[in-house]
Amino acid sequence: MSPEPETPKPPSANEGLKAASNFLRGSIARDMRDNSTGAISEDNNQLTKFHGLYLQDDRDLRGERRRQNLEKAYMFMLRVRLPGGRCTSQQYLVLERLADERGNGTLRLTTRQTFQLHGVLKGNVKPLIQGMHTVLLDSIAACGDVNRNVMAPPNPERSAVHQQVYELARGFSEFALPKTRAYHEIWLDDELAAGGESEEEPLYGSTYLPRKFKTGFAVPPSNDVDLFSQDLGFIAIVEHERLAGFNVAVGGGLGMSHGNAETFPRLADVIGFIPPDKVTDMGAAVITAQRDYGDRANRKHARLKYTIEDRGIAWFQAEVERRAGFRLEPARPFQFTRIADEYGWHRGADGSWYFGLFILSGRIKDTPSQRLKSALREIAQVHEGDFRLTPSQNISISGVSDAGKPVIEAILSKYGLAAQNRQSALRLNALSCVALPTCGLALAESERALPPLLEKLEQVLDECGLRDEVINIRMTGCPNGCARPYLAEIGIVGKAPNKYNLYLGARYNGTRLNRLHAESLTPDQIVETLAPILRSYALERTPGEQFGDFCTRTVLTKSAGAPLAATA
Ligand code: SRM
Ligand code: SF4
Repeated sequence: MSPEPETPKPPSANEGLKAASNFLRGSIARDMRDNSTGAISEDNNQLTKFHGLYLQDDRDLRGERRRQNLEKAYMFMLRVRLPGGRCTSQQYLVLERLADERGNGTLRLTTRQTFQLHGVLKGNVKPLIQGMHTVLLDSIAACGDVNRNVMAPPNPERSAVHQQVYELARGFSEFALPKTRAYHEIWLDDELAAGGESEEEPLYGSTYLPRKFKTGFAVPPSNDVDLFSQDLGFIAIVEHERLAGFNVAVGGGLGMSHGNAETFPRLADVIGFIPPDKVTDMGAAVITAQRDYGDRANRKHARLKYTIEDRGIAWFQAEVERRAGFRLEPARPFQFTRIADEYGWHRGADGSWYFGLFILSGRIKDTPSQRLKSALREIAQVHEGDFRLTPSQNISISGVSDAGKPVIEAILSKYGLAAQNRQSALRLNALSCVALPTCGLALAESERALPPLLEKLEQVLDECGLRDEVINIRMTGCPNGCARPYLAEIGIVGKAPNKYNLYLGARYNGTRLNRLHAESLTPDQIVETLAPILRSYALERTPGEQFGDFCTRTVLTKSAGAPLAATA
């Protein structure tokens, strides 16, 4: 493996765009003022991502709009930046109101611990961002070729170490923010820096990173943030109840394209140990190494995982150590045993309570059968602590006092949510991405297809006596992997309308990828394929054997599916 780049290929169009954008300004402001269309130009669409905004259209309406000769039903999705998923009650209430006034009335909790607002019409974008600003929320770098929302275990009150790790994650998020004033100028009407003073991006440079970059912090034994899927992961090493430091993991990533073997999910490699005060130096070294060596010609090959695959992990580690100015120590022992959220009431080390509430696919809305949005609003109106968004699209009502606990309990009961956490273990361990109708990349349904699929699988589980058996299932509408399906014991990945690939055999703690088991199945065929495997699992598993391990031992040895990239 050579550390030197091969013959340079021409940079992708996005590189020229970033370079010419004057630090992410482009002509976004002008496009947003243009009332003749609900859209913005494709160039500006690439740039608004760095501001946390995506141009989308309602795909359910495409056919009808085409028939009527109308432009697509354009609208924006806004993703909030929320390091470690922390949000105060006041911030929650403002976001919820803004979702009603400026969006489609729902809030969507994401797999990276933040909120998305969908259905925001062009004229509503600026008031939305200004409304968020009143409670000190922003969407800077929630998307784009930069370090994205930094993940950390929710509920820092669990221990002093959790709190310390949360603070470090938050600090790293601030450190890695783009320094351009473009966001403030365009959305918050700050004075134009264009008047004279020059800007610079000390960490990123004027073309930012070759591609998105994701950082997560985990505190074993919980791997709730899916550490090995991150470009950069910090695994807390706790010794004598104190934070000794972190094992550093690099090069995780899940996105792939069907039929393109050069794209694949990859688990991060653990390269060594650092003390806590070296987090920023290490992060800067990894980010700048990827900035300088990542592929800027081919965006499908531009994530850190490919830089490492191409050049080798030993080369990458040496490069990072050279930049950081210190050597990593040997990695220290750690063990991940679980990945799911903690549901129900728990008492933190600081004496406060927190309540983990399951929310299917993270969608907060009122339906005729469940008024989840009203319930959370009422809780936020009286709750003195904060909310913590989890990496599994759930919410934790956090920092509850002894006196506040019965009040929250009464609201949960009033809205029928007390039983929310007593559903099948499969459902409580289910994730799905958004997909249709908003995601422009969806090949199949996901969020809307998950509930009926779960119902059918639950019938099978009931027949086998497996209702309370923890099995994780993750569904996406395309192979990009937004619900991290390749780390699920049952992974379901959209291929075409109503057709999915079925992956089996990941390890429950997020340390082994699954493998392709069957292709192009309808949801009913998925149930038919899984039913006999679940029945055998009920009868033939060894003591304590989890479903992913069972599939690897039995089913996958017979299946034709090719192994996917690395396993841990
Ligand atoms: Fe994602 C693109 C939604 C987590 C890999 N993702 C998208 C877009 C923005 C579609 C687009 O580019 O037009 C989706 C918007 C849909 C919509 O209508 O809201 C989208 N991704 C999501 C969310 C909301 C899924 C969810 O249901 O929770 C998650 C938001 C996270 C956040 O708050 O920042 C989300 N996306 C992920 C994850 C999981 C993670 O980060 O832990 C992954 C896999 C990990 C990884 O990055 O390798 C992921 N999203 C992608 C990719 C493939 C990237 C790649 O390297 O190939 C794309 C497409 C792309 O970047 O070209 C993508
Ligand atoms: Fe869209 Fe695909 Fe991500 Fe689902 S996995 S949200 S369909 S990009």
